[in-house]
Amino acid sequence: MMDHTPWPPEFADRYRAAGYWTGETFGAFLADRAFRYATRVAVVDGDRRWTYRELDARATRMAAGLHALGVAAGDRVVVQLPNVAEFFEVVFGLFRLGALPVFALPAHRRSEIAYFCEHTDAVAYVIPDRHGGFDHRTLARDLPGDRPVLVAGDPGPFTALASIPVDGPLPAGPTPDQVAFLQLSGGSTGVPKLIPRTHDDYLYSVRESARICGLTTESVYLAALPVAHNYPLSSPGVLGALHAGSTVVLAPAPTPEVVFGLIERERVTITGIVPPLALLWLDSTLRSRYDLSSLALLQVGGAKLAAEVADRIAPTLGCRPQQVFGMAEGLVNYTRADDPPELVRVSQGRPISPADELRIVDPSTGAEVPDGEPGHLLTRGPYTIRGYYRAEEHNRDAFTGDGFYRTGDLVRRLPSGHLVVEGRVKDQINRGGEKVAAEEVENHLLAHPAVHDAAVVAVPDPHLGERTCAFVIPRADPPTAAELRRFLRTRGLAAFKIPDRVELVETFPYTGVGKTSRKDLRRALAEEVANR
Ligand code: J2J
Repeated sequence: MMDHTPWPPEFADRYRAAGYWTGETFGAFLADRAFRYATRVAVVDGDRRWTYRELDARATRMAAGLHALGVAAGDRVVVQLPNVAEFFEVVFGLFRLGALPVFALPAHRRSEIAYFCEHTDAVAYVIPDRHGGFDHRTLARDLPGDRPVLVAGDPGPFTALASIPVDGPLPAGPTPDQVAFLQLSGGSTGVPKLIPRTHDDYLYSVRESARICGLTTESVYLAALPVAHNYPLSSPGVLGALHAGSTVVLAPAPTPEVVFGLIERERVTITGIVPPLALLWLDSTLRSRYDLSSLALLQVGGAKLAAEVADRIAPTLGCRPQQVFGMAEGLVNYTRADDPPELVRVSQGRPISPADELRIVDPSTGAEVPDGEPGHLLTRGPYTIRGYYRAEEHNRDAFTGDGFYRTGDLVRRLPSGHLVVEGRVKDQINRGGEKVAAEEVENHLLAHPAVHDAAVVAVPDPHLGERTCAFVIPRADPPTAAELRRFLRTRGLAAFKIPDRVELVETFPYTGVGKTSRKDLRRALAEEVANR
């Protein structure tokens, strides 16, 4: 069995011939930028400022050190680093070796990390010492298996990242058609799915994203969201910025006090955030105390931006808004600089590539809907995967026979080709851009001895757009909501997946077995709670 599903050769040939896949690798592009922009600043993390030359040299030495530790081409390494400079040193070091970073989010806990390590047979795990009040070394200590743990900062019983880099020989690097890393899907199934992205396909989206967003060597990109997430990583994100020779500024948190200070100090020109943060920034009174005049473009994506909020961005923050509708599986849509303002207000943009194929179909029949009508978005193209990593069975549902990815999103296409996101057919809650798979949380709840059945659904929320609500049918001795939440935390579930609300009920509207009826049940409960 193949770990990943490559594009059929005729598609790969076409994407190369059209110049979408250029044969560039991550390792090669960084080396080239180090040559061209040697003394320009690549990464700013607090008081640390790494030039392109320094970043490149660090990545090379990290690659040699990791190689000496036994990390080989094709090996997987779970990387759970927050917005720190070491992220780039490690990730580009792994890229150089042809080893695959598995991008975990800082919020992930034992349950998710253990799964990533096990499912990918990871040979190492990279963490910060502490982040956001959490000691990641305690999590590492609790993991099954005995793979090396590499720590940015105080290593405790583990290995310090700083002790790894060496000047040593490197094996031949990867070829551009190889998988460069595994990205995480938002997920709608019991366990998160991993997304294999190749150098060729990802660099196409990164390069075009940088162009569409107008990045140049003069641009300064602020990473406000955690850099491992696909959006701040690649749309155009930190990789787009490095590809364009811009400067990346790392924000340790996306709060107004941190971010506004950095925008002023580093003369940030572009950043990307989720809708709840846009609201927070717009409403913050701190705004007037900082000089935000350098900020030219504010991207908002990950969840739907209300037109009323979009309207406030230019007058309040003095910059142009851009909507971004993307997914770690591939397809990314942007509103463009020359789009009429109305499209930037109400649409989530149009695809990056002329080769992005979109089908908008009736969710029940699969037939294409008339243009302008909402339907389920299916897509295929030069940077959209053909299959998840090691997920043969799931892939049969998630992709059509002819290779279109079923996004789970309901969209409507405007005459201009722009898309409006109208809803969802997947069992996922979009909690202000953070994705929660209903089934994953339900499975954890079902592990509680006093839980007979559980269904997790979205409830509308004025700040986050949606929050999670767990309906629980208890057994004889009902647990309290607090107890269930505590239970989920002790099972090592990321905090954003812990239900915001727990409702104990005697029965569900109707219970059935099998997938479709669970879907219907979740839909019925979501409607019930929304109509209260
Ligand atoms: C409504 N829903 C949106 C939007 C994503 C750029 C930007 C975002 C992501 C991302 C990304 C939305 N309006 N503007 O990877 O490169 C929902 C859809 C989509 C899912 C993907 C990027 N932007 N969404 O959010 O993999 O439901 O990627 O299918 O985390 O987020 O989630 P994710």
